[in-house]
Amino acid sequence: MTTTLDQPAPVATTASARTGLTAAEARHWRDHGWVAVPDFLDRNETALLQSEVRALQSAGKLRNVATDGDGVTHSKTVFNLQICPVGYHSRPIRALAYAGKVQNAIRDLLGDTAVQNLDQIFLKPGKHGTGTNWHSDNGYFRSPAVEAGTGMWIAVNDANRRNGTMTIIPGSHRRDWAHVRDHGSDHHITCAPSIDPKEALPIELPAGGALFFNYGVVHSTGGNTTDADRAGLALHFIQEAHYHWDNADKKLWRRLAPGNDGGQAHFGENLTGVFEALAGALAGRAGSGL
Ligand SMILES: O=C(O)CCC(=O)C(=O)O
Repeated sequence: MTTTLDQPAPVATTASARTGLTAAEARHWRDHGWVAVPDFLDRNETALLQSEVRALQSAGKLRNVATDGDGVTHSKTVFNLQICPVGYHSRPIRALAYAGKVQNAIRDLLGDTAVQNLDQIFLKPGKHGTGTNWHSDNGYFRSPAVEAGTGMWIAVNDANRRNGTMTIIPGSHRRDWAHVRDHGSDHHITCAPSIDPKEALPIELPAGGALFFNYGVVHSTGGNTTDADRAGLALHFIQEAHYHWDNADKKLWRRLAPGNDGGQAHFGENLTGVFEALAGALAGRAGSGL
């Protein structure tokens, strides 16, 4: 298994034109259930996430959820490496939800009562990475209103058809999908038996690009046939009134409402502005030649 992660070198600037979503992007999400934003994170923010994923991987924090078809026996040949939830293990990743551009984007899509309910990394190692089967996030989260929630999937590395980028079924959030247990993983569910592959739309994104998709949008990722690893970071948000996931998981819930505590109560630190500062520090190191 290769562990190479293609990462852009940090550049000596923190200037990012992005402060959130454009009105047209937010409208696309509302009208179609999803929107792809290729330049959501800047180069330094992307490099910061890449270095975090690499550190988590080196520390052995990701585990293989792929199985040999019985839903139990972990595969020794194909890998779908995950860490969920991930924020507890990485300061930059837990700070991402409190970055100005993320807060603005989520408020645009979900309004002022959004909470973050989960975060997760999916890493497909080069040549050995296997896909995540068709599902909607609402198959897990079970919100009565699929538009009340959104995933924000960030391409940590360039994501394309060859390395198993996100593929969606446009319009799928307007239909009901029965999910069954996916025996290619140790815990996933899937609606693959109901999918017509002709409806699939691959979303190719450069590293730092983001796909926002409501909880009803059915999606999957393919295997990684390239030499380089492909990681994705997914953050999940939902309007507070529609948060009905198992109460045992309520401890994961962080409010993002205006005036929020930046995660202070949850993480013991106000993370407002921390993601930008860490990305800026990376840029400073690049500028000083260190
Ligand atoms: O990145 C991946 O491989 C899978 C992502 C996914 O299924 C999700 O974010 O729900």
